[in-house]
Amino acid sequence: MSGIKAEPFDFPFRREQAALIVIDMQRDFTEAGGFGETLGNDVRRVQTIVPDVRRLLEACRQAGLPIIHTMECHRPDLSDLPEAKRNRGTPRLRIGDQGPMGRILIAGEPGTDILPELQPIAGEVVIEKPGKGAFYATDLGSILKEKGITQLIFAGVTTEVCVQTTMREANDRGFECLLVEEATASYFPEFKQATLEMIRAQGGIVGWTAHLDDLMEGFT
Ligand code: TIU
Repeated sequence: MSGIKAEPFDFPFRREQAALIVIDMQRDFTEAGGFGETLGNDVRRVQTIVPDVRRLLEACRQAGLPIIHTMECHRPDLSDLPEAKRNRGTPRLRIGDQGPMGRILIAGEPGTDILPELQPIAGEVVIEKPGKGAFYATDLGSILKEKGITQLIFAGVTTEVCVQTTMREANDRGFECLLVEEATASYFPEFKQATLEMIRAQGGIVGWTAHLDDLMEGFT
């Protein structure tokens, strides 16, 4: 075990039991015309992390960590889309509607895909999830158990929605969770900051936060 500089204290990194989970780095959340923008958000706010997510991904690949990518998406027949989710709010386009990058948040559509720079490579796990949390209605729990994973390093978007929801799900399931500050973003910078603080408050009530350079130093 080696300690990685983190908050609220060093993260007890165990390389053999750790995996990287990259949450929802999809065109729908980062590009014009996608789901994020139809909700009224400025997607440029979350595009800025792509180079750092890429650095993290490459470092974890080099360190031999299992990599998991998640995608928030629904079946083309919408059978896994609760009415309450489809009807929420007043977006310009709803989930399943035809947009400039195909049907919004539907599996297999161009806009739903992971960004080209962050595409999974052979052997990496891709989890399609209908909820904000990656454990709900997916095989993630059994996949991690089968791989002997007890620690999760988190990246992705958005910090306070799908990243935090999945982190809380994982924390309750007994995983030690670490969120990489430079590799996560929100449409609301103040929500990102608040999430980082609430995760590491109270002695790490949800988990740890760390800077990318400190994490990468811990891999060497
Ligand atoms: N709207 C928003 O901030 N996020 C989502 O809907 N999904 C994810 O965070 N992936």
